[in-house]
Amino acid sequence: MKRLFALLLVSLSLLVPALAKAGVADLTVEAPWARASLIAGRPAAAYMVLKNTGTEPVTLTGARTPAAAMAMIHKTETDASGTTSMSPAGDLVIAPGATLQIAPGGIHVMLMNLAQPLKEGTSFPLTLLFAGGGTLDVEVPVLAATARGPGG
Ligand SMILES: [Cu+2]
Repeated sequence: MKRLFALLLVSLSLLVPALAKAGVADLTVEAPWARASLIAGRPAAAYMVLKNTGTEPVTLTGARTPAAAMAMIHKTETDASGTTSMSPAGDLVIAPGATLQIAPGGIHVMLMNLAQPLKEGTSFPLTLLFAGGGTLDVEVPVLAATARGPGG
């Protein structure tokens, strides 16, 4: 019985790190992209679709990239008078089976203080950060400055 308990403890301790990242492993990233910089010195934004194919909610908390000194998850909102503004999106929970659209005019990954202007035809690595310490690496292709998405 004592031996069984010890075995159980060992298997539990093996299980915990796997569980902490289970949600992130069930995330799929589709169609990541960013617009090329038109004007040097302006911030850029990265877009993609995140899908939670797992059974646990996953919480997106932030992002980082060597392409920019600061990366933040922002949301764009338009008020009743038609004024558009951006603010930090805070923690974003993606429920099991749900999809998070990170797209122009809505939630976006704001890239501030770019290391260099984003150039069409290149790509840069972006790491998404999740509650519980999970991370997800995405390679983001840079499309034309006039692109509306990977479809054109
Ligand atoms: Cu923004």
